[in-house]
Amino acid sequence: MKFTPALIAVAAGLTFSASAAVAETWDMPMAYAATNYHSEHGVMFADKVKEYTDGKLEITVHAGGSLFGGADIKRAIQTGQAPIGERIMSAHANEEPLLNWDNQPFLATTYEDSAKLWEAAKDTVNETLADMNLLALYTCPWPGQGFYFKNEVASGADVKGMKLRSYNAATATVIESLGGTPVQIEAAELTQALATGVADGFISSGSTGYDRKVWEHLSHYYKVNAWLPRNYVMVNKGMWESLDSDVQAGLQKAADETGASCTAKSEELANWYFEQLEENGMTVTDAGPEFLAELKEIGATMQADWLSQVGDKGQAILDAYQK
Ligand code: PCA
Repeated sequence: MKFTPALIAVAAGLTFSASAAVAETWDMPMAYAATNYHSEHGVMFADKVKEYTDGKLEITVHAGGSLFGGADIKRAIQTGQAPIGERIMSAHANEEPLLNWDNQPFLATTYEDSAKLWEAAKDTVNETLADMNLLALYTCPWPGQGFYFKNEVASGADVKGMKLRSYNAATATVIESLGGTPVQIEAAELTQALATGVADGFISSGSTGYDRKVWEHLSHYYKVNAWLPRNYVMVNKGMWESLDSDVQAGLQKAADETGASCTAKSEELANWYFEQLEENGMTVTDAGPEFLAELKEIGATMQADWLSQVGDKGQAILDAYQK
């Protein structure tokens, strides 16, 4: 028999309030590799939550899509199967196009601009998430997005007919616009997809190529820095509201500190990842002028399409960002 605080209290004949005596434990599914800085920050967050809530709330992190696969994490949290979890926010843009705010090519390509854009988008994004029964506790950017290939690519013509792995609607659109075929695959399954020829390449940061050791299958990385998409730690809104206000405050303090630390880490690692790709034999270069010009054109179309989908709310984000 396990002697939980509750049993010990009963055995001692004490009267107590269950919520005060027994720590609540939350499972936190996360989508990406356990060794990735996003997941390491999830663990840091859990430690901070325990400390700042005086042990009233304990979070157990399950990284790498091990508890729920990346594609299932949001639904698990919305439905209360898990109270809290993490995933790339823009993967949910097929349901709520507004959540494509951070996947507009060439809109915000530096960490400074990414922070500015989040500041401009935050309130609207939070309203959108609330409608989905979710609340964002913190967000953290991936480094800039570029292209992984098996061979040299000078322009879109070289991409035609390729099967490229996508991770959300925006990446699928870029791939289709280049004449390729998008294949939606979780980061956790990427190595397998490349090994079996399901995908010939993909769009991502240096981070995911490093995590998945893609140099075993691919040879070229083109730095485009097209956008810096964000992961977010989301909590079921109802479960958040059921927490005592001091526990909420502890969670929020842990989240604020972790989000800031994770963002700084992302920036610190961005070039290190490129060095690791090179050390493992990949050619890492800037995208050539022709390819870049084509991507900019695709980006302009995507932004116009996004604005026509989301209307004034999207325009207000852009206006606040560009002010
Ligand atoms: N890595 C994640 C999303 C963006 C990134 O840099 C992935 O490729 O799934």
